[in-house]
Amino acid sequence: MSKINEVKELVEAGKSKKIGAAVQEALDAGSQPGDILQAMVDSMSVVGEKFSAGEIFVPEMLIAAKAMSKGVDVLRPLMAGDNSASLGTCIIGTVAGDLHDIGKNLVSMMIESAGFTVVDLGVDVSAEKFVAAIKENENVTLVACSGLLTTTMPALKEAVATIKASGLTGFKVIVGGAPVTPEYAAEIGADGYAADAGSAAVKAKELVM
Ligand code: B12
Repeated sequence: MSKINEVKELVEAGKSKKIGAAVQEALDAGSQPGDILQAMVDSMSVVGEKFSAGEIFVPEMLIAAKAMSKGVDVLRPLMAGDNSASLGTCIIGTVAGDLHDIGKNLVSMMIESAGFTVVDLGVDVSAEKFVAAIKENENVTLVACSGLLTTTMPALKEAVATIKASGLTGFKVIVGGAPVTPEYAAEIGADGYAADAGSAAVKAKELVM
């Protein structure tokens, strides 16, 4: 089995202890960090499909997520680009009621490597907490809100509405997450949307430059 396929299988099986070494071996065998990352993202889709089909349950999703995070830890230093440019501070978080953070963490990593200083508020972030963070931090140029559940899409809407109604200025709001569409992003008044971490970094730069 190729090393990259091994990484894929270890994520699906939630093998946190073995994943770091497997990612390193895939790198040593010549795989590109971006390809290894994509393989792990694909694994999470498989995990989601198995969950939908009732073949696995929440604990299995959770251990797969932990394995992916460990794998990303090995890739992180290699994914960091030229962050000498200062594009200001990006406040990022997953909206209220939502505990999914893998996608948000990848977006955070790519936005940081694009030249932003990232302040990560974590998961289950209320609209008020986003506003407080914009006030507390200097030179906030971007606010990024992630939502992974159809049931937390209203929380995404509330976050954008509360941030916009706060009267604070000088930044753009970008939203994303699997159920979010460009149409929904526009409907709730976000300034930008991106479908994945790579395009989030491109969009982020475009919005603030
Ligand atoms: C892992 C996982 C979990 C883990 C999360 C652990 C963690 N630390 O994140 C745990 C076990 C906690 C979990 C719990 C639940 N989950 Co879950 N989970 C998943 C799973 C398998 C993978 C998610 C993931 O990490 N994907 C990989 C990343 C890289 O992709 P991503 O998150 O989409 O992010 C990318 C883009 O969306 C985008 N992006 C993301 N955020 C942002 C933000 C911005 C600003 C931008 C621009 C872009 C952007 O860029 C990212 C990188 O490319 C998905 C299945 C799936 N296919 O997504 C289900 C899934 C999201 N979960 C689901 C469900 C139902 C649940 C639960 C309700 C289950 C339950 N019965 O309890 C709970 C809810 C808990 C809560 N309150 O949040 C459903 C959601 C269905 C729906 N339509 O709402 C899914 C789709 C599974 C399914 N097929 O049914 N889950």
